[in-house]
Amino acid sequence: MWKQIKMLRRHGYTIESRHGLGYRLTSQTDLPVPWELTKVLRTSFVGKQVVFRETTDSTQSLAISLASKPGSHGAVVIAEQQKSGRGRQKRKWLSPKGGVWLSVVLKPAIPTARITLLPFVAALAVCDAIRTTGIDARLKWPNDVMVSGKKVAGILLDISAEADQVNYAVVGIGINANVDSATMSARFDGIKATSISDELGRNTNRLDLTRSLLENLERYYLEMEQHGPGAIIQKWKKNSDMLGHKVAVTQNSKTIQGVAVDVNDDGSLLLRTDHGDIDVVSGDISVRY
Ligand code: BT5
Repeated sequence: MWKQIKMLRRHGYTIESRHGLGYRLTSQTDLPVPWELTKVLRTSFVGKQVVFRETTDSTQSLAISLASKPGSHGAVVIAEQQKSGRGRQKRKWLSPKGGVWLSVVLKPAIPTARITLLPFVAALAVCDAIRTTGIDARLKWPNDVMVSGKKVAGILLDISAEADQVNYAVVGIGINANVDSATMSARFDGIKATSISDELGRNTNRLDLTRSLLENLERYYLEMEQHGPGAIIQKWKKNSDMLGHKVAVTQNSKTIQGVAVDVNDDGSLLLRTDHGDIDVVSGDISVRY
């Protein structure tokens, strides 16, 4: 019994113990543990299988190992903290306790060329989920979710594909939910990060946030599968405030300046430079408002 109580407390439940009276559950957990999440999640395939770890190296690695198994379409791997969270291009992603760190396995029935749309689908879902907390989240090309110019969430895509078919895609999503962004910025020189709790001045419920995220992810994913890229990119653009602004795009160590004019249906950014228009397919952006 004591072992079970300890396990529940570790998973965020508050349980009082009174000598001679026994135990009393005084508050529920806000952690997206599988047995709570599957109870509230209204999806048809995303999150039908949920794997939860208190600590792992990276949910992305765990999800990739799941992806080769049959029936893993929609499987979600969640961790309370990650020891080696990954960003794009082998960058580090800080993942202390308090955040929402998860990866989703998808086996999309779309042409390989369209796989670049998945981060846009995920970014829209993150944006909607964060807005349920009352915060005005905005999208920044290619895969950042921002609040007041600071990064609140990031998205990572790993794929296994052949010329004409996608074997699997793993979408990694990291949301700074209840984490202290000042500590994070101190650890990572120069990052402009924020968190939902810092913006709200109080903690947010991670179970509600995760539920909204996964429900929206499934909705936008199905929309992309059924209607193609146009509608997704249109919605993405509506939720971004960077178009029309001067930006600097950094690719490896090269920087190109220009005005961000549009996002094309394949997800590339149309940049107007002094030397003409170019389509940028990858890179990091800083926006000058
Ligand atoms: C991303 O990379 O933004 C993708 C982040 C994906 C994280 C999720 S968490 C679940 C899953 N499992 C993983 O291991 N990863 C995924 P990128 O655009 O390359 O941004 C990385 C850069 O953001 C770093 O170089 C830092 O400057 C900054 N950064 C690191 N941790 C951050 C954080 N928690 N919040 C905001 N910025 C951060």
